[in-house]
Amino acid sequence: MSTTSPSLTIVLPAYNEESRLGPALDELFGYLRRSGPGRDGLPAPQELPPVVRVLVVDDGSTDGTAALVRHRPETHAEPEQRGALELLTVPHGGKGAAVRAGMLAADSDLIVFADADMATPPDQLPLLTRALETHDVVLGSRIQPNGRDMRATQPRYRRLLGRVFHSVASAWVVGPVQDTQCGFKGFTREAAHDLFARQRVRSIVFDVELIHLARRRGYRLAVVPIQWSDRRGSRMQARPGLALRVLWDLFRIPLLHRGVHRRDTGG
Ligand SMILES: Nc1nc2c(ncn2[C@@H]2O[C@H](COP(=O)(O)OP(=O)(O)O)[C@@H](O)[C@H]2O)c(=O)[nH]1
Ligand SMILES: [Mg+2]
Repeated sequence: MSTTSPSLTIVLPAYNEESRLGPALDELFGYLRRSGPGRDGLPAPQELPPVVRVLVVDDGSTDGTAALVRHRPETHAEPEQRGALELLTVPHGGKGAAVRAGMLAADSDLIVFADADMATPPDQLPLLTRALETHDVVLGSRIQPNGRDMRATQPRYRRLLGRVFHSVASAWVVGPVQDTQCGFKGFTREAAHDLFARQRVRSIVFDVELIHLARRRGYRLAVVPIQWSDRRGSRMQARPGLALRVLWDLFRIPLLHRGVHRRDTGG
């Protein structure tokens, strides 16, 4: 922890999100400014660290995503103010590459990435930061303790693809983690910078690689059930080439990181 107030950065990868990002940022900043208790017994927004930054990583969008961010009032807020907005523009490289760039650029004590469509509502953020008090890596999971799967709102073809993906990923790479692909994950700065510096995969399989690396490095991992609802306007396109890319990346993850050892925890 740094000596100044603890801080949190929320990294939002965005690829051609000009229509979904505005309402999503309204929802996020509205939440950060709110006072009073959280809804349904959730922790209050005040439980988040006093300094909260939002970093949009524009993944070479060809629409008005970057302009939208530049014109938001929060972009001109003091960086130490709760809810300052920053923009990082990178050449188009896919979600994995964009998340990696944002996680490595962020310098807060706690760093979270979330989907730019706020499929997970911002009032779930304190669930991640709370778990980060005792863990290094916290994986949001769309499977609730009662077994209910929030992904039930996805189109049927996505659920089917997800099941095929999961059976390969769990057998070959990630073991018991049930929802590897949830776009809502939190890290301490040390874990974020260590893991993302080692990250090689740029496709949507980057989540699986992260979990694999976190286990190899011996980080304290927690799984936290979170709310999620499918939002229209998905950027994922089920192209035939994507399936091959995904299989190839899954196959090579353990091979890429054969030489990775447990980190030295000094004790
Ligand atoms: N940077 C980047 N982000 C992407 C890309 N595809 C999707 N995303 C982002 O990943 C997040 C989730 O994407 P979304 O299209 O909602 O996927 P879905 O909810 O899994 O169908 C959003 O923040 C997107 O902007 C991409 O090619 N590059
Ligand atoms: Mg989505």
